[in-house]
Amino acid sequence: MSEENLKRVYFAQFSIIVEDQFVLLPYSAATVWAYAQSFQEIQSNYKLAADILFVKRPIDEIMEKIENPDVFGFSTYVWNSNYTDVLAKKIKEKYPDCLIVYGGPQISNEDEKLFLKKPWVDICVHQEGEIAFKEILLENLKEKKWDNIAGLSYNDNKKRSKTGPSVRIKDLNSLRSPYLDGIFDGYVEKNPEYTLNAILETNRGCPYRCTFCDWGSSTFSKLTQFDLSRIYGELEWMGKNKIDCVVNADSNFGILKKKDPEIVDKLVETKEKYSYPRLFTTNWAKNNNELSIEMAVKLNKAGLLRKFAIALQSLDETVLSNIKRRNMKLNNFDHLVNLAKKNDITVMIELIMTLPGETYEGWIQNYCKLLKYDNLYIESYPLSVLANSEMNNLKYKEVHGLQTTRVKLPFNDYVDEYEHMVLSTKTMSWEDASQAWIFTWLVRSMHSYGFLYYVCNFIVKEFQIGYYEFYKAIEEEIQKSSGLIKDIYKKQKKLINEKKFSEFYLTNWWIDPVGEKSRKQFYEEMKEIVGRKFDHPLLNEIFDFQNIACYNPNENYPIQKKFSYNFITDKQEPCLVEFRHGGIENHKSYKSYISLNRSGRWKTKFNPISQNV
Ligand code: B12
Ligand code: SF4
Repeated sequence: MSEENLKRVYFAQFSIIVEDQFVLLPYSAATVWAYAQSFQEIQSNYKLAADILFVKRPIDEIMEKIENPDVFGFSTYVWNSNYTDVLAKKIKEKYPDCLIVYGGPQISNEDEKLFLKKPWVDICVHQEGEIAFKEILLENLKEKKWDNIAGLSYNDNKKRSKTGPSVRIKDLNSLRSPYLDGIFDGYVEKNPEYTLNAILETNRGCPYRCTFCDWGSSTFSKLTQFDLSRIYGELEWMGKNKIDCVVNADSNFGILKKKDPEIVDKLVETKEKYSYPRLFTTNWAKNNNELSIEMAVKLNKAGLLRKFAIALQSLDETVLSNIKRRNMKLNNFDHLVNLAKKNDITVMIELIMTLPGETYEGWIQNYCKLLKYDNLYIESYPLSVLANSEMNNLKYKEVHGLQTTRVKLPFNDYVDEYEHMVLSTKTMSWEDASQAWIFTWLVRSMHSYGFLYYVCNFIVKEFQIGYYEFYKAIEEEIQKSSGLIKDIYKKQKKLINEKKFSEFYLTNWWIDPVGEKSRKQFYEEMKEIVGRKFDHPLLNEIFDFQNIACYNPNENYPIQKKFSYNFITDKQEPCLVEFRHGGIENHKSYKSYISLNRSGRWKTKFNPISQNV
């Protein structure tokens, strides 16, 4: 068939754009096409008509770029679902003969009204898409009888017809790599306004079955693997193409004790060779052990690791049993965090709020217990009910009294996106949950983002109190105060009460006033607030120390400053300290740098350059 007679295939996988700058290449759509186009019959009948669409733009602008599509594949996720629907509907209206195929985790396995709600969709592919999509393209050349292709739901006059269950791809090495097949060649050059990141897949599946996750469902329990040769080749491509961050899609990196450390060695080697990738992020094996730390140490030394993430989700045994999860023993946890500290690694703990069984008091007490580790910060996520998770089951919701609401996600470019957030449970009312959120936000902002970190540690030690007592007292005093801090607190309270979660927790709008524009006022007011509960002769000085030691964009580093007390060694002796910080690296703004670098990069390096000055 001549080039112009080939059927025109388009794909769209709209990504999250982080801080207006960092975007992931559309890997999932690309792997589906890479496999399909490796078949001669497909090459002779179809062509990819344009680059895969991955950055949301006004819908009309996107429509103008699309010419006579014959097949359009969409990757759907919670962050692009509504935008995808608007675009796909328009395409179907303009090109009624175009076959619209949806794939990705946002497709419900259960919803019988799927095609009644989305009549513009012709076929939905459940789970892995490579083989199914190839077969759809081949069948599309024939009678369009979809029943013989496993793992589909198709639109039968708006009724949902399901074909047999999806079959897991046993040999992942039969698939093609979109990087090595050149699908992304030129993307970096064509998108100079963005810093491009890339997904690395080294295996698929997860042996666990946490009830909030749609990944570890029974069909995805067995781990299948890609060969090292493919992975090495992809890492070379990423290095050569100046990929900023490699995002590993594994569920449990480190679970393969021989292979995974070899991937780490290759990452380090690639960075040494090309200076890229600059960073590597991953989900680490649930029962992290010393091997994971060894791998993290290597990554850290090469500057590839921003943080070592441990997903605990909850510290409460009842909660863990309700979500079918078991964490490592506490003494093992303690050992790991200390081992990380010895190796200068920051640990990020992931928790989820309003899990079934969690209580207000339990949450904030456990949260504050973690603050004793000075190389650790905590990230708390709202509990979101995903379409294909066990938590979406009606019985499960009833047993645990889960009440949900639709909340807007932060990715609202052109079309609003929503998730179903759990507001309350049998053990945590919405009143308790919103209070817990406010407290969590306050501690995160002041401690994990560093704005009160040194002051808090000093007071806790001097007054021999716990972190919980300190932050509870600060919250109480803020409520009684007036000024900038009270205004920020009030605005945050309003946002959470209105359930505007992303403005409340994700946009970090408050960093500009607190850290940059009104920093002086912030520290003056905070000194008053702290002083009212914890009066101390060194209060002025610890606040001066705090203001410089938490990177201040209004100052030029290095800075030298004399103190009458040595805050570094905790000794009653005068001390001259030098503070150093390298600035905000390749970030566009201070807010972006701080938001993405909670892992202590706000900490300036400092030493006492002389004592007894
Ligand atoms: C990398 C990743 C991210 C990246 C962003 C990814 C991106 N592209 O923009 C980051 C780290 C930013 C991220 C964030 C989040 N993520 Co995430 N993330 C992943 C992860 C680990 C890997 C995705 C991936 O590339 N996988 C590999 C590819 C090959 O798999 P795939 O995308 O499923 O594609 C296959 C099939 O779905 C299908 N397919 C896909 N597209 C198409 C298209 C067609 C036409 C066809 C036929 C088939 C098809 O075929 C593909 C190949 O077999 C997955 C878990 C996982 N391993 O899948 C979660 C996952 C996608 N994330 C998830 C969630 C919930 C989130 C968050 C919302 C979590 C949160 N509450 O904060 C946030 C987003 C918002 C935020 N607050 O930042 C859920 C998505 C659920 C959903 N219904 O959308 C997943 C599935 C994990 C889970 N818990 O269940 N995430
Ligand atoms: S949360 Fe992680 S460990 Fe649990 S099922 Fe999902 S991917 Fe597996």
